Amino acid sequence: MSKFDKYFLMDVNDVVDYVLEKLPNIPWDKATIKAKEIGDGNLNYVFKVSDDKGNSTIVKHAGETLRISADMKVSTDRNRIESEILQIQNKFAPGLVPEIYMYDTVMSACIMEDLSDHQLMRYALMEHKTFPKFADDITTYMVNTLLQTTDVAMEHKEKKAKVKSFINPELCEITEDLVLMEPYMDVKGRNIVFEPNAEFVQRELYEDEALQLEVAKLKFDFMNNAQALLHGDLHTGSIFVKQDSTKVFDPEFAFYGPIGYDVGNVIANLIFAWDNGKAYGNEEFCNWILKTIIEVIGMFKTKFLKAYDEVVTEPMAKVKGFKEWYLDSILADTASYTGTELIRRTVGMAQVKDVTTIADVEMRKRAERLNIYVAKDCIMNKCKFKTGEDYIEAIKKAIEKIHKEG
Ligand code: SR1
Ligand code: MG
Repeated sequence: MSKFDKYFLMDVNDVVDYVLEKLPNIPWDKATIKAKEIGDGNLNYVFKVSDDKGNSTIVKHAGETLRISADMKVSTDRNRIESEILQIQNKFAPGLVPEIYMYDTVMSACIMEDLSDHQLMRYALMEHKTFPKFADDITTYMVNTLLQTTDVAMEHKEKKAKVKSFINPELCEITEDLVLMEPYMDVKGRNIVFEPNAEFVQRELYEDEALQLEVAKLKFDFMNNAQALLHGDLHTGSIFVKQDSTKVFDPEFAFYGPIGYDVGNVIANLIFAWDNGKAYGNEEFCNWILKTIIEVIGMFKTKFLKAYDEVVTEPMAKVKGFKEWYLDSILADTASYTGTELIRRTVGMAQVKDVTTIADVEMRKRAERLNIYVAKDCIMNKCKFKTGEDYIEAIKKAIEKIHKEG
């Protein structure tokens, strides 16, 4: 009998006992082993367990209610999905995801590699640090994990079995509501609108029926286009970085969906970092972000086209012109979902510190307006966004518009 035979929400002391029981092969120093809760996400508890002899590990533990709101209940099965996808991704993108030591369905906990020598990318970007390998690493991660899980590369019955095993209805519902509905019609009263932008949001989002129609189409694309096994929440809080390393973690929103959702999340979150750099006058950092956006789109396209020829198995996907059509549709989706992420993090329930910590009211007001203008351009003109430069152009156009409005 073990106290971990039945699920309960663990605290720091339980987590120490848990690690001692589950990882007995590590020579833990029982006199100094301790756990600290280091989680910063909206859903789970993350503990770092370490001792004074240099042993350490991370325990990610799912509660029955979400950290962001006790009213929101989500099945603890999300940790199973996360562990399984991390193992798949470790095969396709080795070195770019943390190593999983153990997953436990009873306690809904997952024990993984400690990445304390890395920094959470959102916080590193808020310190205006730059990462020369990021564009290369993230595009390798995306091309390898996404393309390899599509019908282009996989035997179709095997792919359908994966679609089934990664059905993630509760987490998808969060995205369907928080990303693809509530920012446009505050039906659940959960939006958080920065007061100086209240009228702007009313006009630009709540009263823009043409925009709402495009987002309605996107919502149904998100729910029905089982294109590839996505990370599903690929923002800079799901990425650890150091100068020579990138590790993508936290894929609990994983499901089979449109590839552009992952790529668009990366682009939008780079724009949030740019907002912060701009508000604090760091031009050099902002230029690195713009260069990185150009590189991410450029490298994604180049690597995707190259990998496609290497992994394609489906004869119809080898028909002349199909590869280019397929990539074009992913790029249009990327623009659309860049837009939806920009908007939902600006007015929705789950916001980003890059923007909310901008202390100067006028600067924050402008940053938010820029996000919304760029987003609308991306959504309404999705087919025009084919290169990273097109995003830079959209940012410039939004700056001019805001400047003219005074
Ligand atoms: C209720 S969860 C809010 C957000 O946090 C997660 O990281 C996802 O982005 C989700 O939309
Ligand atoms: Mg998360």
